[in-house]
Amino acid sequence: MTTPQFVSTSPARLSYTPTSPVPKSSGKGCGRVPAFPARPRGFSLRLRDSSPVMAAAGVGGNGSPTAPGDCTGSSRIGEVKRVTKETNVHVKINLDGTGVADCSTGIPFLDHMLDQLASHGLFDVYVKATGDTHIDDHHSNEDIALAIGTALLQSLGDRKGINRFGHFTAPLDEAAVEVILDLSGRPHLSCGLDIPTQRVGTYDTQLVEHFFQSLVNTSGMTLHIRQLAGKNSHHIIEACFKAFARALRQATEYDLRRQGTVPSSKGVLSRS
Ligand SMILES: [Mn+2]
Repeated sequence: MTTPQFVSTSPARLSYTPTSPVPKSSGKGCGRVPAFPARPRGFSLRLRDSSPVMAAAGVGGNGSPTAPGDCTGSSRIGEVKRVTKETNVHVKINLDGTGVADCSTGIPFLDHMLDQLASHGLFDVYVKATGDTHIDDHHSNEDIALAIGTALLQSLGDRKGINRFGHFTAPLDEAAVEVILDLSGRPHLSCGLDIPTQRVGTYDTQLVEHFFQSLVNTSGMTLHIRQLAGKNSHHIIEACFKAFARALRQATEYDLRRQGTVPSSKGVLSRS
């Protein structure tokens, strides 16, 4: 765990710094707000509409139906800049993307895994990071995951109309990994990976669980990872990221029958 120097990891106090033009809402009656408010209102964030193109087609960027009542407007995008004495991380995630990855983390194997997240989740994932990798990859790996989790939290808004749950099992040759997740607002990780080697390339395989724990902590996600089979460390980890990507895609996609309501008997899904 590293402590940011300038920017808190607490979503309630994080300042998001837009660096590129983003869609602004202009319509009324859709409950929309600008994609990147100067300050988020605690954990009470907003549902963002699909892109105008996708909304016009009646299909979200993930191939899911748009939330009922959606108008054209901004996409479900999260962006986080996180700067500490150890790392400098910039993350942008578009839940309604097309699978475009632009990831340069200073950790080649992690770049490869984030490419899986984009490609199989059909998210657009931008991650640029520099860090104290001359020591080891720990701080960069952790802070990138914290920032991704915060970007997910931001992009999910109030979670209205989404499936909420995701479940996928991905094979990669001899490896098979099952991921079960719930965008519940409650952080929990059960990680049942048994990775046989200490390293894959230069990447310390201990960092896989730490990556998901960090992501879970800031995103407010319940995540269970189970390894069903596998002997090759690279295969096991890649199957895990693929399964995670597909499960997250399921969970973030819209459920038409929800008609834009919060998928909770409590009526609220939040971390507070
Ligand atoms: Mn740590």
